[in-house]
Order: sequence, then structure tokens, then C-alpha cells
Amino acid sequence: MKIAIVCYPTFGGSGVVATELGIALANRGHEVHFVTYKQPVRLELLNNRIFFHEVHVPEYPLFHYQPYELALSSKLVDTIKLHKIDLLHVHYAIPHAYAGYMAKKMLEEEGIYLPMITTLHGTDITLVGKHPFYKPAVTFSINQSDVVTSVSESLKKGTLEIFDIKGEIEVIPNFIDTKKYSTSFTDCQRSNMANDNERIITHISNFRKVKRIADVVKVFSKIQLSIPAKLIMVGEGPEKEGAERLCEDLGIAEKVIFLGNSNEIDKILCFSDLFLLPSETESFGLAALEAMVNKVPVISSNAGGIPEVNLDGVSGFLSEVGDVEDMASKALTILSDDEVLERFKNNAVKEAHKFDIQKVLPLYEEVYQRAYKGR
Ligand code: GMT
Repeated sequence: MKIAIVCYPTFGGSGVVATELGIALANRGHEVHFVTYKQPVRLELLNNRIFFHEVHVPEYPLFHYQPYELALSSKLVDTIKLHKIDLLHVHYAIPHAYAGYMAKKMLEEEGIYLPMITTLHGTDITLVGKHPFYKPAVTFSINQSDVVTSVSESLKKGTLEIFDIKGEIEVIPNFIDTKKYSTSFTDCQRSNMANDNERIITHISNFRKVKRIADVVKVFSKIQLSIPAKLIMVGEGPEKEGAERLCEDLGIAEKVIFLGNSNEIDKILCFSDLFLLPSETESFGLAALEAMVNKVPVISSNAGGIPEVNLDGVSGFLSEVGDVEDMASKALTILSDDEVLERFKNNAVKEAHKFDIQKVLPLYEEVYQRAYKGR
């Protein structure tokens, strides 16, 4: 099939999932066209089955806000006509489902019927989408999608509670390409980061409020009182400066390394012993899955869809949101004993394999076939 994918091209989980999905679809013989404002960060190679179409939004001083949705829907119409696209898959409802719907309607005027699949990723529903200023438009564009998928049972439930949804929401979980990781555990550059006797604890996110960055620092601060350890913080975002200050205040700055954004998170996870994800809300927790596939157990909150990924007592432990005491004590349970750590590491990778791309990709392909036939 010829598939157009709309996503955010940044380090956010929805963009990563959309990009990996597009690459996997192309490997299966589909032709994939990414339509967004920048080449997606994980999309390194373009080829005869993977195309990137950049959406340009000309600056016009009269506008306080430049009309991205308008530019996106126009670009979609042009791309779909030029490349004879069969199907549109938008990731993250805002504003992609809305722009996709407009493109669909414009194409219908020309006798072209294009099925649209909308995948809900989390904050498009739980944080931004439910705001009264957006809610009617988000409800409308979800209801106008031909198929709606959600990345976890928890997000599906939340969406049905918040919005007046008329049709089905199908759960297709996020995924990971486990084949990429089966051979990569040998070349870890651990000594660059910590001494041999230190445990390495890692957090990766976009450092927004919802990630509860202060909890990451507080949990680590408690851990390092009992065992030698280093904390590696990967990512950029509004909470980063506050976290750096908190490390100074707690007297642990020398044990915490802030790396900024990285395209090489697998190399970092390769030498990590534990991953912290204390988020306020999380529809799935792709970062936890990426840790697990790299053999890293997870200490997380029990918010949203995280329990569907991180199995309590198996791949790590879950705690109530904000319970840093409990998180630190559970972290020490894993880290204080080599055998226990090894058991959790092995469990983590085993659980991650349940989300292998080879299991999940056919679910999307089935949805595509159904939507295409029903057009
Ligand atoms: O939360 C983020 O850091 C980014 C965000 C996004 O929209 O890109 O992630 C959401 O989608 C990911 C991929 O489906 C999920 O793994 C994250 O859990 C979800 N984030 C939230 O729900 C807060």
C-alpha cells in the first residue's frame, strides 16, 4: 500500500513510534510518505520506499499564530494526489486528525476517498485534548476518523471517559524491534560513566512537568545513601534547570550527569542497571520499554498504561505517583544484590519481547486493509 504518515518529528514518543512504524512498513514492501515540518529524528535514511515531505508555514506578520493546520492539510492534499496515496495514518490527534479530516474533505470534492486512521498517543487526550478550548475539535476529529487506535487499554478507557466517542477504539500497543538489540550487549562503554563498583541509574524524557523530574532526583538521592551509584539524565525540557538546582541543593551534583538530547540512547541503556520513570501520567511509557529491551529493569509510577508494560515484581516495580520513599526502597531491593539484579534484567528483556514489532505490525496492516476496503 501507499501510506501517508503524519507525526511530530521530535524526540517525543509518538514521533518515534510513527517513524519506526513507517520504517517497518517500508521494509515489508509498503511505500511510506512522512508529512511533517521536519525530518523525523529517527528517520535517518530515505530510499525508494520512504519519502519525506516537508510542511512549510510561511511567516506572515499579520498573524499572531501561523496556520500550521492549513499548511499541513494543503500539503496532504498535494502529496496524496501526486503519489496516489491509498491511506492516511495520523499520529497524535492534535492537530493532525483535524488537518487530516480537512484534507479528506478537500479530496472528496475531487472524487478521491481516503481512509484516515488516527492513533491516540496520550497527552493529545489526557493533557492537551481534554482542555475545554480544544475538546470539541478533538472529539469531532476522532469521531470523523475511519479507524481510531490507542496505544494502551488505559488510554482507551481514559478517552472514552473524557470524550463522547461514537465508534470503536482499537488498542494496538507500542512496539520495539527486538532483533536490533539481541547482539548489542557486548560493547558497552560503562567505564566512561561510572566506576566499576557503582550502579548506573538512568532517566530519559523530555523533562516536562508530567515526568516528575524532581522525583527522579529525590529517588536517586535516597539510593546513593545506601549504595555507590551514578544518575544519568538524558533529554532536554523545561524542568531540567530545576533538576540541576535540586542536585546542587541535595549535595549530589557530582553523582548526576545531565547529557541532554541523545540519538544514542541504546548505548546509554546498554550500561544502565536501572531506569526511573515516576511520571504523573503516561499512556504507555515507551521509554520504559526501550529500557527493558536493553535489559534494564524499571522503577516506575503505576500511572496510566505503565502497568501494561512494566510488570510489578517481574520487570521492575510500580509505586504510587509521588511515593519517592517506596520507589527508592524498591530500587534498592533490585540493586543491592547481584543475583536479584540479574534476575530482573533477564525478566525485563523477556517482557519487552512481548511487544516485538513482528507481533504488532500485522495488527496495523490488518487495520489498513479493513479501512481501505471500507472506503
Ligand atoms: O510523553 C512524552 O514524553 C511524549 C509523548 C508524545 O506524545 O509523543 O508520549 C506519549 O506517547 C508515547 C508513545 O505512544 C507514550 O509512550 C507516552 O506514554 C505518551 N506520554 C504520555 O502519555 C505522557
